Parts: sequence; C-alpha cells; structure tokens
Amino acid sequence: MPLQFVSETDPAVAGILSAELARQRSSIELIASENFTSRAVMEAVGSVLTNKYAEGYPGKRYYGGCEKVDAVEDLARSRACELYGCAFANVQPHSGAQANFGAYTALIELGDTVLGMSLDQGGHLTHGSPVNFSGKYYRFVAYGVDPETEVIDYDEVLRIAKEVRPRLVVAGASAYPRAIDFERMAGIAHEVGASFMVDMAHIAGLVAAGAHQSPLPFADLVTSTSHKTLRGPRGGFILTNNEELAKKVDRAVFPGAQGGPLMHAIAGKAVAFGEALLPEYAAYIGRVVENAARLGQGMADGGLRLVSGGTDNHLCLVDLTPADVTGKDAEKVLEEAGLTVNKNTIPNEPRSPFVTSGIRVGSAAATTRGLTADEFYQVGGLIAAAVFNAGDEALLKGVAGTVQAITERHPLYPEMG
Ligand code: DSN
Repeated sequence: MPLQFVSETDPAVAGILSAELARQRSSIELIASENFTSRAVMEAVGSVLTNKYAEGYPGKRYYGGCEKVDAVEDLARSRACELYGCAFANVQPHSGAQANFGAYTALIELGDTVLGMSLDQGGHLTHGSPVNFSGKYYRFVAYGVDPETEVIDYDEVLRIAKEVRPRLVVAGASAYPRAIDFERMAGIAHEVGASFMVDMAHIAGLVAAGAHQSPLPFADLVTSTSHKTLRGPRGGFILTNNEELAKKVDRAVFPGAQGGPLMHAIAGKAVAFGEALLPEYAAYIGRVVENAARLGQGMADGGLRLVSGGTDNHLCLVDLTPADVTGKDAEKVLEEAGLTVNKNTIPNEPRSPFVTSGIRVGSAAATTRGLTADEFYQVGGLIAAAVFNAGDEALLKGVAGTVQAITERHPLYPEMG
C-alpha cells in the first residue's frame, strides 16, 4: 500500500519513509537486534490507539474512555503470560532500557551493588555502563567471559559474587553468541543471598519457541524487548511469577518511570505475542538458529574467526583481526555492498568502542525475509570476501551484485508498492 496520506500532506517525511523502505528492500539486514514485523503488527502500531491516554492499568485508569485499551492491554498481558508460562506481565515499558529501569527500581535501592555482564564483553548499556543510569545509580561490578574460551566462566562469576556480595545478579547479553545457563546463574545469586534478574531481550524469540532455556523458572524478574528475535513492535516488557514483585514492578513502571503507556505499541505487542504462539513461529525460530550457524560457517570458511568458535543462538560475534580491518571500516565496506551489520567490541578488545576489532551479525531479520540456509552460508562467504579485500573495488562490486540478486529473490513487503 503506498503512503496515502503523508505523501499528500508532508512530502518531506513521505520521501524519507519511502527511501527507508527502499533501503530495507535493497540490503540484507544482519543487525542482530533488528527484525521485520508483520503487517498486522504495523497496522496495530499505526492505529487509532495512538490517540489514547491511559495512565494506570486495566480497570484502574486516570482517564475515561479506557475500556477498549483495557481490553488490548489485558490481551497483551495474558498472551505474554501464556507464551512464557508465567503468572504476571507488565507490557507498558516503552523500551528495553525502561524495562530494566523498572526492574531495578522494583528489586533494589539506589547505590546497591549489582553484578552484571560488562558491555565490552557482550553485556548491555543498562547492565552497569558508567555512562548509563544503571552505572550512575547503582554500584555495578562486572563479570565477563573467560579470555581463552570466550564463554562465561560460571566459577569466576561465583568468585566475584562471593567477593562483592551483590544485592542483585543480572544475566543476559546483547553480543553473546552462546547459550546462557540461567539455572546456574540463579544458583550463584542465591548462594550469595542476591536477587536474580534476566534481561532476555536478544533471545526472547528463542525462549518463546523453546530454542533456549527459559529464565522464568529461575529468575525473580525477566525483562525483554519485543522487537528483536520476538519480531514485534519496538518496546519492552517485564515478566514474573512473584505476585509481590509484580505489584512493585507495576508501581515502578507507572508512576515510577513513565506516564501514559503507548497503547498503540501495546496493541502491536498483543499481535506479536499472538503470532509467537503459533506453530509457524517455532518453525521460524528453528530456521533462525540454523541460519546463524550457517552464516558463521560461511564466515569461518572464508577465513574469519568466530568469537567462542561458533554460535548457539541467533548471532555471531566476529573477530576481524585475520582480515586486518577494524569493525568501523568493515561496517562501512559491508554497507556499501548492501550488507548491514554493526561494529562490535570483541572480548579483550584492544580498540575503542567507536572503532572495534569486530562485527556482530544476526540471522533473525533475513530469516523473516526468507533467505535459505544455503544463502546464509553464501552471505557469510561474501562478508569474508569483502572484509579481506576492503580496497578491491572490482571484488566489492561483485559482492554488491550478488547481494542484490539475493534481495531480489526475496521481496520485502511486496504489497507496499
Ligand atoms: N541496542 C540493542 C542491540 O543492538 O543489541 C540492545 O538494546
């Protein structure tokens, strides 16, 4: 469907929207935190619910006229609970960062000690980075990965936990290609008398489909985004089985951290949770995991090194050292060839986060688009060829041509015109 209204009233914005659709269509999206939502999710997000104020929760609002948005928030909450097998859900956080803000507020006091994975070893900004509220309001102590194996060393996490006696242990990552043993992490937290929280944002789709151990049986609170592997609209949510904590979470999100919820986004979350409950979704996630492995194999066969030697989930972290190119330069070269990735630090990173020695690539979005396992392997080879030959214009032109042919085989949102 073409842009019917905005192209009439605001050609400047319409032009940008059309150009972004063209960009998404003409490139292979490999940013591990992105995906392509269904048109149904987009319809919900672009609906009349954007007009409604609904501070509060279903049945307890500060505004009139909320019965319809109550119904959609109830639907989103109950579907989230069904999907993840838990008792309580708060679907109001505007983002993953807001979800983590709410979870910390519910679990701990300002200044408390928290153990979280360091950003430069695969963690997240909101897990204690000094430039983020988490690092400013709480005393975060970091764990990382073993320098040799590049996977989490749980004995080391326990050692640090015993030393610093945190009030809270946080598990979850944004650039970690391996499965995380949530049961083990919970055991560490409990051994030192700490609460345990999991930020499952990256792997929320894998957990929903049973392709990764669920954190729900082990964590006091689980936070997530809805737009990564889960394939919903942009936004966050918080899950728990603990009724007392659920009440604290509700107060922490509203009025603690946010005002009016984004009811159009909550409607989009309801649609996405409903889609993730279907058998087709589990099949999709199965392909995401297989395709990430094939993508990794293609890059490794092309001479690149995969951090930790491979992947168990939807992403690979790639050490570019063998190609003697920085993450920053690789991101640019690959973008020019139609392959969208992000530069990323690798464990024991010698360069700054603005330069880096690695890239992070994920399979969720291109799997939605329909790329096959063989095409993912081929794309892995193209990445390696491009970064090893970053100055070879003719070769890069060839890579761009192959990328274009793949994108043409898998039209994106063809009905959008
Ligand atoms: N910035 C997101 C990512 O790319 O992983 C996490 O919030």
